[in-house]
Amino acid sequence: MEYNPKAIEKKWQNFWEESGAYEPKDDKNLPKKYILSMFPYPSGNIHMGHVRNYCISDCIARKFRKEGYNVLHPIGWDAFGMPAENAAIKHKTHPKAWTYSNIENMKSQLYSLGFSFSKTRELATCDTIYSKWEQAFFIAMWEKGLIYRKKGFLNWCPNDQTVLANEQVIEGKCWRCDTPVVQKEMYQYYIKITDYAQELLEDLETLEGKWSNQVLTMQRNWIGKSEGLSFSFDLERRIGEGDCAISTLEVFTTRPDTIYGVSYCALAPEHSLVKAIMQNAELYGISKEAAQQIQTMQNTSERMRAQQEKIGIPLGINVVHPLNGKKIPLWVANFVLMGYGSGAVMSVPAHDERDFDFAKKYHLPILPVIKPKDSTDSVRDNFYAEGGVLINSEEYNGLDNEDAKKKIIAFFEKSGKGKSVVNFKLRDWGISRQRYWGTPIPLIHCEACGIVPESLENLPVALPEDVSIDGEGNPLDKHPSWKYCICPKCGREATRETDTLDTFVESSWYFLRYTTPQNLRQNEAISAKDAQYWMDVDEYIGGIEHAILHLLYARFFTKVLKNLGYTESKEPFSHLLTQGMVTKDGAKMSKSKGNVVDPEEIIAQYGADTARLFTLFAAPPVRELEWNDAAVEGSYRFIKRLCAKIEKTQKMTSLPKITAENLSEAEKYARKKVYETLKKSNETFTHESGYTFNTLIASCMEALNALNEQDNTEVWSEGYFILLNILEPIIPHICWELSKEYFNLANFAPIAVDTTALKEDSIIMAITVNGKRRGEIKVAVNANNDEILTLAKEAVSKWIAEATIIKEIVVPNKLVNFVVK
Ligand code: ANZ
Ligand code: ZN
Repeated sequence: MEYNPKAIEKKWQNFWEESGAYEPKDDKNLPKKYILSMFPYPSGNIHMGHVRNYCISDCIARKFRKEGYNVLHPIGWDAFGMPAENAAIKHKTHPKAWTYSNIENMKSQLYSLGFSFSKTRELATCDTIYSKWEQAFFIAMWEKGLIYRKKGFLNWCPNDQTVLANEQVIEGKCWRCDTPVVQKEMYQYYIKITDYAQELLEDLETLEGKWSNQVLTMQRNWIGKSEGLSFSFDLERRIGEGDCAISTLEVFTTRPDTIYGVSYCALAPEHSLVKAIMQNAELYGISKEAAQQIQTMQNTSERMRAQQEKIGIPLGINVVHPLNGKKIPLWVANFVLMGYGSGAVMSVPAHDERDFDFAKKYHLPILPVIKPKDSTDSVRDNFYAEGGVLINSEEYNGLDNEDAKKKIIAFFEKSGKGKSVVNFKLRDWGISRQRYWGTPIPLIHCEACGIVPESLENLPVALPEDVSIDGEGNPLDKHPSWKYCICPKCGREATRETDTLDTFVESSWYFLRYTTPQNLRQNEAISAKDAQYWMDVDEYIGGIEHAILHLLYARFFTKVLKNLGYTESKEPFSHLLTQGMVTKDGAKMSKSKGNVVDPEEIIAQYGADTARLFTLFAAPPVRELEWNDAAVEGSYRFIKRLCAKIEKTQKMTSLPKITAENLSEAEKYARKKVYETLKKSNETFTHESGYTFNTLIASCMEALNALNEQDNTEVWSEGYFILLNILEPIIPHICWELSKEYFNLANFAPIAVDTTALKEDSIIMAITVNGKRRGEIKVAVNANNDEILTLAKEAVSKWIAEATIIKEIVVPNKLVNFVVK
């Protein structure tokens, strides 16, 4: 048969769609598999990263479907976000039109690859029905106190009068007008993810072995639990007057054992003490220049500061050491985070790298207070961050530092000057954005009632369509009428909140929404019964770039929605498969590098099956996939070879019964290869095996070669059908096409491995003479000793011809040894 992908692929795609082959069944007694790939952002066109992602999930979904599982393999669109607004600014399109037309285009691209997505579970997060339920969650969380409003710092362009996202700040300047960006304090909405910090940390244990260690570690570090001491230094004199006067400085340390080594304290630029001092800067001897520097620090976001060189400025005032009464100078430093601990640090240069570098730079004292256990000396001219024995620490000298930690914490707790605390790095999640293309926050500001949620029957709060998006200000805020409304509580005139939600909110629950069938979606956010059946996701496939935020937010939302009664799931993704990057010429495929391969071109040239085969053959899913034109050609040739001898096939309605005894070596070998591959196929589709499709495909290729090397029609037909069955999840179109002609075997039902075909019927034995290896023989498994010895003597004849054999030893299945003289 000629291989003509164009003619057959569309045909089968239509057939699959029309027959609803890939819709999940509404029978909750069936065993289920929920196979999910991270949903795409509708940027315009699919790229090879998408192709890889969905090839992997599709392959897994198809395999489980064949095995009789009820499979949910959905697709949807993460459709809100900045690029749509940027496109609106640049090309004068409407974000909505832009987004939905991209979705249509990408959808047809995806379906041209033959992916077995459920069509009826599709969603776009910008659909108003999706917003409706997200707003309902928002209100439930607001009413529970899980969402609150607080002032926070945002990037602000003073020229465009607009808030900027981090990506829009380029080297501290506005992406549009180059004006230096400042930090502006504005009201924002936050979700109390910190309430769940401990649970989010603990439950990672249940994912051990199911998520990669790398991702688990990234999650743990991001949550960042640390235990330590919080205590206050007294200031040498008060700052400010009356009620506002400040007389102490609180710090958080994980190393109270190093307290005698403090040589300065460092404050975040936004710290209230810094602000108080700056009001009277001259009094503290702070020069105009230094004041200017402090202000620059304050105008730089923490994110930016973290990347800068460490800098500090002395504040002209001391605190008093709580244990030895020494004066310790205060500094403001760019590396101290206002949002962590108390925004102030006791700095111990002898035992902390950052403090050490800072002390070196500014010639501050370095006081060692811990020495390594097995050394008499302390470490000099470097920092020593490890454990050891206390020195230079008065009554604590000689103590092991872990003991000293406990004793020092106990001392502070007893004296009431400090307490042991647990801190998390995790911050509350800022969810408000001053942009148009997002889910509107369903809150109303009323002069009489304060902030009131929109009433549920008025949901969704939909975006107005007639907006001007020009990069200046918040389009919703500028809209002439949209924000004016009636207070749901008192009926007076009020205004809507004009902020929209971070798009990470939408991606935090879409996998729960997928479980809800289309006919229930108007009336329910998440159908509890369906969610209970489908959750947890059995395999979640996506890029490592989502290892932290998306996965953390999705885990968090699942826990919240569980508490709200929507799902019984504790952890949404029971297994996680992080796929490797797609590269070309050694670099990640990207527009800026100009090394992008367009999937559409590959499909046009070779067909979808070749694109799929190459993608899964070139590397195991977790590894990097390097683009290789020759390997694409190779994949195409393999499919052609698969078609080439189809005419040899016998039409059949069930597998032929083949008895091995009458077969030739080549026939037996072919069957062995085929069944080995079948066995491998069953082993490949497990999380633990890493879904190494590449080796499975290699094995299929070997098996096809072996089948081609023999002439038995039955062996060929059996093997051929089995190979089509194995390859169906990988190259479905051609497999359906080929099997339709010749086999009437329903839907590639699972085939049992014929273990007799796997058996070796001959083995290799080594022949040694006086213990030295001199040759080998191939003998039948059931050969007797006489036959073995005859063959063995022939094989080593030149070594024994002149000698006398004293002893003949046969070690079954292994070797024959001749002792000769
Ligand atoms: C003294 C000290 C000595 C510290 C030493 C470390 C090593 P983790 O473990 O990440 O929780 N720190 C406290 N608050 C900070 C803030 N707002 N911004 C930046 N750094 C801050 O880190 C806790 C340690 O980070 C604390 O322990 C403190 O420095 C610093 F040999 O105190 B340590
Ligand atoms: Zn009101």
